[in-house]
Amino acid sequence: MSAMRRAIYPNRNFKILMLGLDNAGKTTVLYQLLNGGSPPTLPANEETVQLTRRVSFTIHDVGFQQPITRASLDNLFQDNHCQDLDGLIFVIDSSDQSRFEVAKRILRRILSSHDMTGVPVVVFANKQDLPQAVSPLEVTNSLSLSQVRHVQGTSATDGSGLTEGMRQLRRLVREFRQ
Ligand SMILES: Nc1nc2c(ncn2[C@@H]2O[C@H](COP(=O)(O)OP(=O)(O)O)[C@@H](O)[C@H]2O)c(=O)[nH]1
Ligand SMILES: [Mg+2]
Repeated sequence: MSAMRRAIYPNRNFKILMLGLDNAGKTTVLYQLLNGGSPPTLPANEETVQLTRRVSFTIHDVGFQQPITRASLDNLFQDNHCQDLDGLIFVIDSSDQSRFEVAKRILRRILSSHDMTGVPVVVFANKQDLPQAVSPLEVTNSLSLSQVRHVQGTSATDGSGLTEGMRQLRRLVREFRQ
């Protein structure tokens, strides 16, 4: 088994939700995790896949309608795939600081308006390969949310950071579920 497969292979069923603004890199992350497959050409703002036998993985764009409404978030969380979450991954385009504030507002709203108590949140500070990307530390500072337990620098296009990010998430989910 590859390191990436091991990192995402738990010993019980996990439900992971991955959110982020459109263009953050979520679809690219997903297809890297699915053994480096290429993303479908048609963009979808919601996808659910069985990442491994035990990991169901839903990804969803948030914030494509401005402002994001309480109702649209409620709809998302009523979706079967988003109930009883084990973990949340929030993906940020580290090269687009102009959208940090919106991303932060949305993440804060998600964490406060749903039953996310204790659910571990890992942020992927994505697109670290781009010269204009800010560092994971800067992303951490600009989010300043205590429920964010780990900020992982990633590059979804070359896959770097994804194995470590999934390993950290798995560790936090285990802690949470103990
Ligand atoms: N340079 C770079 N581009 C990326 C990275 N991740 C995603 N992209 C590109 O960003 C665009 C949006 O990615 P996508 O996965 O569709 O974002 P989504 O809307 O969050 O699903 C695509 O052109 C990707 O190739 C990354 O880590 N580095
Ligand atoms: Mg997408």
